[in-house]
Amino acid sequence: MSRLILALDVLEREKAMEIAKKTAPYLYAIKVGWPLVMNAGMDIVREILQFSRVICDFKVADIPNTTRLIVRSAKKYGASGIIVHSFVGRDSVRAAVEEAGDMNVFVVTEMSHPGALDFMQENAKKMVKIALEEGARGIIAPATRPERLREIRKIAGDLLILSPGVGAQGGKARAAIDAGADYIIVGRSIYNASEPEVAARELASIVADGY
Ligand code: NUP
Repeated sequence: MSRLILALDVLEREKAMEIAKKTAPYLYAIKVGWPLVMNAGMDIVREILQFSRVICDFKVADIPNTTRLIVRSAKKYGASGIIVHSFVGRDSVRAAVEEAGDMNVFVVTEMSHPGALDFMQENAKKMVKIALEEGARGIIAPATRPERLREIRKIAGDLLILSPGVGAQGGKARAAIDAGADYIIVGRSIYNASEPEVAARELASIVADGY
């Protein structure tokens, strides 16, 4: 099973489908977010399902009721996972997990970009705790800071760690896995490559067990 998740942040449906088809053999999942969904519509989720499982990166950050409505809608389209924020508080994460049922909920902790140092880093461990206690399937933690990944791994129990920030943001694929990530999330280094399937295959082999 691949440890690579593609962040499919392209804006055209045709391009998205072409890349999804070519790269899917090397992926664990395809992550879609606002850039693609706002341009191609939510039906793109169902379309991508013919090639790969889909994780909706909607970074839900709302009151419990609205969170439930968003999670229910993503589920309706067949997503196997949804990414939610936890800085909004425990009750919203709980609502997401309850509504998700057998769909996986992944909770953002410390983000991968420099701005995460402004507020998120100092609260990251609390966010991990909320994810654990509320029964999330996993968390998002930064490949750009393997030392932080390592610390987060220590307290994350059996939560899966999905780690963005490899490539364009400066993180290294193998370093993230060695620091405790279960999956890496990669966008630009794959979809902007001249041959996305080659980039995906190489990254998948770098993060494979026994590399
Ligand atoms: O902390 C996070 N950092 C991050 O980059 C949480 C995320 N969900 N992401 C997403 O991962 C980001 O929105 C993008 O879809 C992907 C990384 O893309 P790239 O930097 O590899 O192009």
